[in-house]
Amino acid sequence: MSIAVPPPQTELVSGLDAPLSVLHPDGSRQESEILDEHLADVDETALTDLYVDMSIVRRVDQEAFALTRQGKLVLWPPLLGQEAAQVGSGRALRETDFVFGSYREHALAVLRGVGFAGFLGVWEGLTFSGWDPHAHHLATPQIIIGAQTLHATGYAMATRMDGADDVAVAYLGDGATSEGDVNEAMVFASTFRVPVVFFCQNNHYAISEPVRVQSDFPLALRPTGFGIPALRVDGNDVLAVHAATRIALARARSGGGPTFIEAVTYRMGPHTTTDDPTRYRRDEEVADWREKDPILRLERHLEKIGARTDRIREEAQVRCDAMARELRDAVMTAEAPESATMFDHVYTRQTARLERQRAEHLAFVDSIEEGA
Ligand SMILES: Cc1ncc(C[n+]2csc(CCOP(=O)(O)OP(=O)(O)O)c2C)c(N)n1
Ligand SMILES: [Mg+2]
Repeated sequence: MSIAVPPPQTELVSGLDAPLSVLHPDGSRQESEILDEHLADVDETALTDLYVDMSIVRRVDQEAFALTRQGKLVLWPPLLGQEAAQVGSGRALRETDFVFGSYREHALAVLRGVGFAGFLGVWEGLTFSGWDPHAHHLATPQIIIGAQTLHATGYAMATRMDGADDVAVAYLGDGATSEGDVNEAMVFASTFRVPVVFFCQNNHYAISEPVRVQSDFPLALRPTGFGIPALRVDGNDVLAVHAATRIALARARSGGGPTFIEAVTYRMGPHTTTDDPTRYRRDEEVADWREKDPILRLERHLEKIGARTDRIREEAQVRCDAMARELRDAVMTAEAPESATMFDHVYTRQTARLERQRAEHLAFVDSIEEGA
């Protein structure tokens, strides 16, 4: 007996043949039937703001990377190359939309005003969470691949029950789309028309595993099996990402349910500061993607429309330098908390077992200090 296999729901996806794009790598603007109307208000000032945001985010990444090499941070997962994907989407959200990221969405922490002490404290090993998620509408970093998609979906369901029209946005990687959690989240999101956006940054690798061996098909086809529409966009084109996110948000807010965005981008750095990507990818591949650098692309576009790029670059530089000083001060002056505080926030109320563990821990710390 043969089983009829339904054809992929290609009509649910835009950008299958080529990712949707409005900015060519040389900076020229090309028409997009789908995206253009969502960019009508993006003028030179808005473009400049996006450029400055992306520059700041890149500098944060560089500073954090350097601080890891200096032994101040324990680990850092760089976002180099993914600035347009994160800034373009992050700047489309309203403040009360809730973001559930993985461990690489540093741009969202910057855009949402999380202070450097808290944000880098996590990677310094000084704090477990780093900031108040409710104050910034941003969940703390999720290391369990894909788990944040469940949290986002559940949160968005609750938001709708509360009668609000805020949207939850889950950021996930290409590798995460293979996780059970992500697929379960999509079942719920689709079945209950949940106001959630799945923003997938296909940066071409899950650690050393290239996306081409993760899936024979574009990742944007995966959500369509659940009936979730998908937009496949050029993730190094900040405007394309911005427009696609606006489309997804509007659909969610108006009761249209979830959207999956596949932002096709590239992780130019290593997976984390403990990874050596030369072991699994060719230099020529990285060089090809460097030509598609998202910040360079926007700079070329600004030049093409006659903006004063020398002034814009200067402004960005001043802002980046000030921010870098603030960041370094925060890290250099950060103090380690009392280690026993790790027992304080496991549960709302302390348990007898935790109390015992705390006492054991304190006795152990004392024994080390006496021995020193
Ligand atoms: C459930 C789970 N399985 C495995 C890991 C180990 N792990 C850490 S990062 C990673 C790759 C994730 O790749 P992707 O989703 O593409 O995100 P990226 O790191 O490229 O941003 C894996 C497998 C984990 N953290 N959690
Ligand atoms: Mg990846």
